[in-house]
Amino acid sequence: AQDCQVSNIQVMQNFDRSRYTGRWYAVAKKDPVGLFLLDNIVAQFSVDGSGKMTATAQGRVIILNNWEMCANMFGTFEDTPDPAKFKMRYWGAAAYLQSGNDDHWVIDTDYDNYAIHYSCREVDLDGTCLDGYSFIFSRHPNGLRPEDQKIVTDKKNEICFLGKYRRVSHTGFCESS
Ligand code: DAO
Repeated sequence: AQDCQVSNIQVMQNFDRSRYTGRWYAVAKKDPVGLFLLDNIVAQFSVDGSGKMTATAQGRVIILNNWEMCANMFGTFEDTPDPAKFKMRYWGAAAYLQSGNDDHWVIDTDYDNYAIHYSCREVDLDGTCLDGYSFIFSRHPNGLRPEDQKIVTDKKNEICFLGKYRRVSHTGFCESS
């Protein structure tokens, strides 16, 4: 059953941040209002010496209306009582890039192939998500394995974002920087 209440969204059980480390390619994205990262989005998660999760990410962005560039982004994650729910503080290598503080929830992952991320920025008065975004990550730049596609589709539906994703292409735009 799925009522689209943000507070009822099920996240990954017993999330293991160390198995989540390494490179993840965004293969699909549900955009928030005022989208930022367009495509060629790759995230690299790490766990530091004190056990805190951090990340770097790259992606193609368009700033100041039509200057296209590759954004280098950084994120630090604050733990919460749920091991799969974090608060992410993020900023860019340059001051004109976006920065903020978002929820960062891991909905599901098998650690080796796919991961479903979720962030609701604004919860509506009825408890549903008014403004949120989600990344579908793959360990493989070319997309999800066929055997993972049904799991991911089911989860997109559970988080009430089914039909709201677009494919994220990887053209090598950020590989030279
Ligand atoms: O692209 O519209 C958007 C919202 C994404 C903002 C977050 C970008 C920075 C992420 C840093 C690390 C982790 C995945």
